[in-house]
Amino acid sequence: NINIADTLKHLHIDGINEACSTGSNWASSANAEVRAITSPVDGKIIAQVKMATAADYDKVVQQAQKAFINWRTLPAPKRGDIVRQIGDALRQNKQHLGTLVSYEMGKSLQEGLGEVQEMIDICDFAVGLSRQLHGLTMHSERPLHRMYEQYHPLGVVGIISAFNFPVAVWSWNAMLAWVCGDVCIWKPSEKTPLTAIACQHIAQAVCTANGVEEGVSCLLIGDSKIGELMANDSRLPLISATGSTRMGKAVGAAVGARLGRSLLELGGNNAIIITENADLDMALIGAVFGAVGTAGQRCTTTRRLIIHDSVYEAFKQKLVKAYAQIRIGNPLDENNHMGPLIDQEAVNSYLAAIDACKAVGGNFVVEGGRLQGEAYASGCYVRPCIAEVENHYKIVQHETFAPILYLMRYKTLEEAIALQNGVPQGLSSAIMTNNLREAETFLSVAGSDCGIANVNIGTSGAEIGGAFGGEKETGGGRESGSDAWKVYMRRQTNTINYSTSLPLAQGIKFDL
Ligand code: UN1
Repeated sequence: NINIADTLKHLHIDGINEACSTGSNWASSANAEVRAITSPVDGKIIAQVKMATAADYDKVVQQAQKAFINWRTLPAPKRGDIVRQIGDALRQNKQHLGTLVSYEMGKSLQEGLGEVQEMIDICDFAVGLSRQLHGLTMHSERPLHRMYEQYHPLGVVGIISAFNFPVAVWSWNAMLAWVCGDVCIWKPSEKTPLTAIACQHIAQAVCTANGVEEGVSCLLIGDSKIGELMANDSRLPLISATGSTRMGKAVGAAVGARLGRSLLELGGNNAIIITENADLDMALIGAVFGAVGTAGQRCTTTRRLIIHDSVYEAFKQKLVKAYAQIRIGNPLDENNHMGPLIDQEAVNSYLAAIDACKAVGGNFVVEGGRLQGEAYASGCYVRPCIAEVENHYKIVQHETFAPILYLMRYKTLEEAIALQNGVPQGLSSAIMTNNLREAETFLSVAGSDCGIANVNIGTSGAEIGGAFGGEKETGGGRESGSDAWKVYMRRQTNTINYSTSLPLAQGIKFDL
């Protein structure tokens, strides 16, 4: 009984929405292209958005630069207090925002609400952090000298986010950037701009109530053309980009060419190793949620299971049985486990991956395919499927953003770890075992090469308190918890001489 019209109204989504916001001001160029945003849930148009032009982009950057001048001087704990209030506003809007995430993106309502919870959690984290942006002090080699380091705000941070976590990824970046004293320009995926517009309204209500200047929170609705402008713009010292490896390589190269800083959060090809010492019931929950949650569209989705020979057949049977229980349908209906893919293009990539897998000898133990019928009229619903494969298949080496799970078997742990690491990506990994030696080997220097390595937990569903990100083609960036905040600040080393002479370091004599 979810009333979408009510949710849209509550979240200030209009019939036609402007392309740019610097806070309270919303505007678009007179010649702006207008695009309809369609829900993958039922294929209906939710609302329309205008697309930002290069001229719009420039105005927004100028306003953000202006806002930075004052925002950076507000004490960090005061900035933290504003983030605390944004967290409260998100708590109040959780049901509506979670619903719109589910309707615009297609993930289950549970997961939509979970995503908003991640936003609330990072707000809480950032509030505490606002009193802990500390550097170290060092002992100078010179008498009556003091050395220390401090972290200063960086400037205008560009945030490029993907459709699959349309709101949480922004908040991981923006909440940290704000307490660090930066201002933000957010370009959400052009597939999910409405949830972004809703977030901008929620944050802005708090900013307005606190007299925060126009330009601290900016939003630009646009496609890769705007992303390209951001990547090439030296007025943006940091670009944080989440999305495909292809996009990340382009952004990383452009930002690198101007020696800017980038934080890249790209593709994963995550595996769970299931050893002969695993609790198979626990492994089943981790594997199935990891593979079919968000319809296989998380960067942390479980794409590969590397299973010990001795438990391979038994676990395969368990999986096949579990897949038969999965209810696919309207994600707003809490009885369903899995909603649609984001759009028809995603369905086509999924179908093409299945064909490619079959062509090289992949053996499907659970068949895939597009679902037909009235409940699936958007054309975006697919069956989650499972194939027995070999790790070296080109399609297995590639991240297909869909619920296709690959099975492979192993005999020794060394072999399993080599398979796990034997892909270009390095985001998340897991081992299911009750054996201490196996677990510690997996976590050791000779173990997983990923940014995330878990024991007796699946590959997806990381908490915000840890640094989130991965190695190799995943891009190397870390966002969210731990000390990920440091990338949003510039570090300065200060040496202060309070003596009456000027001794040089390294014992150099320079007498005049
Ligand atoms: C993503 O898919 O881009 O660990 C982020 C997880 C979530 C975040 C995923 N906390 O699955």
